[in-house]
Amino acid sequence: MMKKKMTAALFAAALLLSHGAAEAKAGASDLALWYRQPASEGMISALPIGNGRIGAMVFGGVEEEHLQFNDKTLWMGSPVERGAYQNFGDVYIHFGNADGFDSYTRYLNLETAVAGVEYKRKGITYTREYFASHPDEVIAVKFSASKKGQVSFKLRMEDARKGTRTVEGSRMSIAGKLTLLSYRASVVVLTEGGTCRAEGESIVVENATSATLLLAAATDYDPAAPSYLTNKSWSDDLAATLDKAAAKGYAQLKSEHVQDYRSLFDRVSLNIGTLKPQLPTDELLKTYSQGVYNPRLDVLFFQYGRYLTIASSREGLDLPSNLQGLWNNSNNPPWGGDIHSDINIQMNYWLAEPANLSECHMPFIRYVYNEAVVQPSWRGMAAELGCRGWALKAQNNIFGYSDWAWNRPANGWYCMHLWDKYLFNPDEAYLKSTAYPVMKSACEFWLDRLFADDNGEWLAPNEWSPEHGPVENGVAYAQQIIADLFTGTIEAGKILRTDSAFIRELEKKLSKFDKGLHVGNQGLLREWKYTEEDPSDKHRHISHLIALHPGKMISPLLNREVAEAAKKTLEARGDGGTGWSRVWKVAFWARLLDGNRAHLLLKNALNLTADSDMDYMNKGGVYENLFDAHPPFQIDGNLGATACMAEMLLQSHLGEIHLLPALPDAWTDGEVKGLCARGAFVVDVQWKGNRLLSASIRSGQGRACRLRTNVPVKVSGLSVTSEKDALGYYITTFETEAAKTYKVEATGKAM
Ligand code: FUC
Repeated sequence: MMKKKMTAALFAAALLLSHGAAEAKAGASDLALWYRQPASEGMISALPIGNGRIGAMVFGGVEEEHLQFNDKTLWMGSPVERGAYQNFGDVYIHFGNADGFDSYTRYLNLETAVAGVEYKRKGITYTREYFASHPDEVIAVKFSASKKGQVSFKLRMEDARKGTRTVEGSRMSIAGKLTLLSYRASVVVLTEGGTCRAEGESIVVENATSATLLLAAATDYDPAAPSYLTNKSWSDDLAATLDKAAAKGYAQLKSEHVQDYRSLFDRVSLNIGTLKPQLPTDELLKTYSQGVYNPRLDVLFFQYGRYLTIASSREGLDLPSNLQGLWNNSNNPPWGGDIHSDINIQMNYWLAEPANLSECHMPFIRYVYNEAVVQPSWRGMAAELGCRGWALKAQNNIFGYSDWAWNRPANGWYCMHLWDKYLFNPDEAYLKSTAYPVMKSACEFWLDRLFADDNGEWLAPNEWSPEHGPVENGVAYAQQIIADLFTGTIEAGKILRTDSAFIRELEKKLSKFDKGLHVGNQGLLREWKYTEEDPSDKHRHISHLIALHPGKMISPLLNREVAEAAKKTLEARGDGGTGWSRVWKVAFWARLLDGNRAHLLLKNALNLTADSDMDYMNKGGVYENLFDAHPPFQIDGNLGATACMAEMLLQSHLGEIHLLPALPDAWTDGEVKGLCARGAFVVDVQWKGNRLLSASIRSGQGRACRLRTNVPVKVSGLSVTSEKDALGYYITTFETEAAKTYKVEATGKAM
């Protein structure tokens, strides 16, 4: 208690002294989360770093540093038992007496994926840096001081499950066994000057000028092995990883890490209007939540989703980010920290293609492939229902175990991702080897399960609308998804030209298929075929709008009546909800081409909260570390928000590139660079006074380009003109050559 009070007083004093220095430091990057105090609570104020598999939450305490760390594969459970995602453990670095420090800053630089702490004490500047390296598979931390011999600490590593601990010289390891998996983590300390030795269960560093800590962690998980266990010498490999990283040294590790990270992160930039002065992120959030709009936060949130994706989902490990990405400090996390199939895992990956992180989509794509084709569980579940193909339930662990409610249409929803990956970057080899077999198998499931009603229309029997209302035949959620699945599979089959009889069968079914797009008595879109909507219903899931987003059958550009019903549905459900629900509504409004309403929802999603008690109704927002609050913390809202903001700037789901489809008034002037559009296009767009100025469109594969804009445009070097369509938009169509960039400029007045 005493210590807490002291600390608070110290920070108050430090605050008074430190503003200038803190701003200068954080100002080094416009894209940094930063604070004037250490984190107080792991999941809501510590800062996340990650390399796609291992990661840590950095607290930044002055007296004691705390790194709580994870490995995405560390799960209790097995193919026959749900289990839960686990906390791996903690590293504590105790520095001792911290009286009288000032000029404290803690930051996470999104441009480099390096976190840091800096403060002064007795005329000495102490700096720390933290990153998780993908190329070298270690978490690296460096403690330095501006004066020789000033780095001294005592380090200990705690296993979150009480496995065994070994300490030898400057190296410490923990190891143990879970239901199925074994795990091990090791830390090594390298010093410049001073001494480093084992002392009991700790490593003690004295009078060094700097010290580097390297942490490696692993389990014996292998998602494609029949037993889910690797036959590689994973534990020896871990020791070798650490040796190799130690031999490289901190500077080299850092430069390779930054290079690796930037190769993904730098592909997209977003600038929105005039940025207001820098504020620490918690203060920025607070004023923003109080109604002082600052576009800086929108940009930070957009790029944070990309950062978190790169940090939690990298090619090489066929396992998607879970409900918390990979950051979790509990052995009993909310919903087991699982792979939830009725919105959450999909939302995690909505951004991957449009936000130019296609490689980061692969862990999810490969996971679906493994579970649907290689492993037996999901096919076994379909067989239980007397069907070919594969099917799953809502809650899923990493061993193919699937339970709680049936969520059969999830197979089609997952297939949207495999198909979309192809649409964004057409590659027939991928389509043939990965996407098509999974899509075909999902179709087979439905061909065996559908039945014809009295009108001869095909319906899915006994389906739910996720977590809501009655179980009925022909529920909109299932019908819309299956229609999307059949449509995509027909197109895929035609591209591959190998399966014509099967494709004809799908076409026949689809021609007499209820697509789940019905307007009910209240003018709302029908969620159920037989049960009328309740207009006062505020449920967070709006699964019957899946055809609006991420699906593509509902659009004001296609069918005004149905789009109007979708709008009424959204009005009725309201602008609140859980974190992810608010974010989904951003996408819905963007697809309804209403930028201001989408932006309102984004602002609602950015509501600052400290509440981590479970709530299903209307407490969504973000914590001071910008983690999305369901509450509690759930990463879908973070990753989804980036995708939904991209939808406000560019849409390409209707076979055309729609520039600035839902630009809000608040984003008056701006520029986005590097967004991807279906057809292998990469697009930059500039606008001013809420009006398109110019765009540049790089054609990856030389496909034809059809542009939709609300101003007429010219394309440099081509003699094409924009034609007005029935809705007043301008349509401009031109052929492209692969690897060429086309400069588009607005000419006349906006519609
Ligand atoms: C779904 C949602 C909940 C929560 C959970 C992890 O079940 O209905 O709101 O996000 O997933």
